[in-house]
Amino acid sequence: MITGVSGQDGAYLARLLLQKGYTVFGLRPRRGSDTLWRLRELGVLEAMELIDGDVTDLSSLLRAIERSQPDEIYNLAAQSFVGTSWDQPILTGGVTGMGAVNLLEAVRLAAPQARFYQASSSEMFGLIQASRQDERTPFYPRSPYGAAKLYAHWMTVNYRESHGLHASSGILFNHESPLRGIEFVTRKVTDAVARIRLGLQRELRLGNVDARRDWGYAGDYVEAMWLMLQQPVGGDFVVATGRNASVREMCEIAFRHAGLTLEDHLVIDPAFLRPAEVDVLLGDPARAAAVLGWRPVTSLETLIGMMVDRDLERLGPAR
Ligand code: F7E
Repeated sequence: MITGVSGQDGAYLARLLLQKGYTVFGLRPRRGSDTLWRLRELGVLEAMELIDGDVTDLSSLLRAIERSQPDEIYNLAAQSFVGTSWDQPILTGGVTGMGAVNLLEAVRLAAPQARFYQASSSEMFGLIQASRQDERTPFYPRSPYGAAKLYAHWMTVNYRESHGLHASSGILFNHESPLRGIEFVTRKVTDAVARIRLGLQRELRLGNVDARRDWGYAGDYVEAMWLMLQQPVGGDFVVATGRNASVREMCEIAFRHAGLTLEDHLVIDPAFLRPAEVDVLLGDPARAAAVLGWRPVTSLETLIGMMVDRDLERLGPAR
């Protein structure tokens, strides 16, 4: 059972589990407009079952567990856009923080044998306390989103230690794909590059282009989620590439891929600056390599190239 199944990671994880022969149930909250496009794009929508429910509603979680009788539960539901978390801190706390606790309670009450995965985040490191962040690095969240994720992370640890749940927390660094939402910086950039290439747009307006992120490919990262639940006991794992780049460098890769020059189009717009920034993140995935045998396979260049190509396809043939 996957919560947040209509998001980027939910779609890739559903595909991975279906390929492995799982029966997959996805929790579907009844909010917003069409959120199922990713499941359609990966061709997995018909192969899985959606259950109406929401991580903010404990009774719906209990019913979803009763319906799906899950062996494995992946909590990917979140208000996951960091920028929005300053405007909607209470909603972010409710969905991203308390939502995880609702699900842990539902697991404890109705499926204590099930294995549980919590989607934790490198945003919890925030104002970094070590130059490379691993499972022992102290946390210092810098956004309402990071603080909510940190609560959910510690509650996952607590349910493992208090109630003996097989609960794991994947501390995932930024991971992207052609299915990334347009509000996140990589996809904003690759969509803009495609539009500029096709003559549909001239400018790309960004905030802090000096921020550095450790970017990987979501398709690689869902493998790590699954591997965590195949271990004899639950644990915490950093999932990252071990390489970072600035937003500007990532943009340069995207523009170069389309035969364009960043300087001709980039406009710095203070509207996209955040009240508090996470300047640099760099993960150390040594534990995931040693214990899970997991390694990232997709380079930033390959990833960004794939995203630009898909956005060009979406927007039409090159003129
Ligand atoms: O920003 C800078 C921005 O929104 C990356 C989420 O998946 O990863 C993600 O969080 C950087 C930041 O991702 C724009 O200030 C500059 O420094 O793509 P992002 P994020 O905030 O790192 C973590 C691991 C999560 O868990 C989150 O759920 O890019 N930046 N100019 C910009 N960012 C955006 N979005 N838009 C800009 O115009």
